[in-house]
Amino acid sequence: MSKQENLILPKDFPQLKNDTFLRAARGEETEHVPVWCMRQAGRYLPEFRESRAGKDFFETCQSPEACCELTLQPLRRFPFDAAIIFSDILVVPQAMGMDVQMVAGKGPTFPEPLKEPEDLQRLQVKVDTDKELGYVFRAITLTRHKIEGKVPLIGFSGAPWTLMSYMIEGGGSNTHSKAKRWLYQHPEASHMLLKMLTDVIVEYLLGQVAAGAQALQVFESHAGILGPAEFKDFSLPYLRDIARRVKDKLKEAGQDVPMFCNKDAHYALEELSQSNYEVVGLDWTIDPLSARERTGGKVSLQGNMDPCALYAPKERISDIVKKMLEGFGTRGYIANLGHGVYPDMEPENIGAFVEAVHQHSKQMIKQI
Ligand code: 1CP
Repeated sequence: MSKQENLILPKDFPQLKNDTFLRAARGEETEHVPVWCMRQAGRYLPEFRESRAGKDFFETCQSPEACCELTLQPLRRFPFDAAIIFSDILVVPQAMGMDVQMVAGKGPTFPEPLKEPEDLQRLQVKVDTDKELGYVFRAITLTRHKIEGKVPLIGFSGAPWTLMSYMIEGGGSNTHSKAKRWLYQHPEASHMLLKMLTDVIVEYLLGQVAAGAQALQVFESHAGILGPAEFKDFSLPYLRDIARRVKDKLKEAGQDVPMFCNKDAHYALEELSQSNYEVVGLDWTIDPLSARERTGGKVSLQGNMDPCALYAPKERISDIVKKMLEGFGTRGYIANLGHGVYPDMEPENIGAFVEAVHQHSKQMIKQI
């Protein structure tokens, strides 16, 4: 089957019952503000720890059944308005031929990171995403069926600069100095790598939509380490290119899927609000009101509670949520954390967060 045919094949998915998240992404009216959490499937849930116990992280990612189960777990506990497929952004460098392992206590690790531009020759330029990442597509299709139309299913990818920085750093980093060295010493090779990643990401995101993803999130998690000029040169053009190419291809197939861009580079808010993404995700270091003013109604916003606020007592969580809702307003807004849930957080407090968003926003919308 060609990719084009694959894109338009109906799959008889159950009808969507709660489309609040999709409507908010498009800036339409809703009865409540939708809410979901980054890393809502994660180690803070005892059932997640049990399912994952003794199993390799990337082997888990390669099992559609395991990914489906882990995606559904948080939905059984909390009335989230969306689910994100369980996977990881680092499956893309793997598909391009790099070895990535999840090391306990250390996080993702590349035993042989890219050191010099010659190392680009080690990468597979033309990636057959159906072959290399078909397991993610199968996980999405299975989960979309098993979710029974309760809420939309989000697909995702890391953005080119964020993936490039992992491929050169070999894992997490505070300074990203190895990856940033490339930007200053090897700008041409950097652009070559970013372009290679962009091409794979476009195919990967289209494959996810064909498999059943109802929204797409592009995580530029390491944008904040770049200054405005480097962001404009090495991140923004690729983010824009991804959204434009994905949307053009979807349009040809008569599809329209909202796209989200998540980043932590405030200086780029104006530009990102005019980059073909319907939603921009924010971290907690920006004031909701000023984010609204600077994006001028051009995009919906997602975020941005400090995840550490989940350590507060429930009443305080409720107050923080209320203020956040007042800052963002209830239209064109999707409540979330500014970063993922941490493993030592109380599941009950995540429940309190979700409830507070629903309760306060319903009241606010009634009063409009
Ligand atoms: O064994 C484990 O449980 C390890 C923890 C974990 C989990 C639950 C990792 C390792 N990845 C994931 C799943 C994951 N990763 C999801 C799906 C689950 C959900 O959100 O409900 C998603 C969307 C991601 C995306 C991801 N992975 C990002 C982008 C979002 C963000 O956090 O900025 C990034 C940067 C990663 C890399 C990664 N994977 C895992 C870790 C610990 C990290 C960060 C490493 C570092 O930079 O230090």
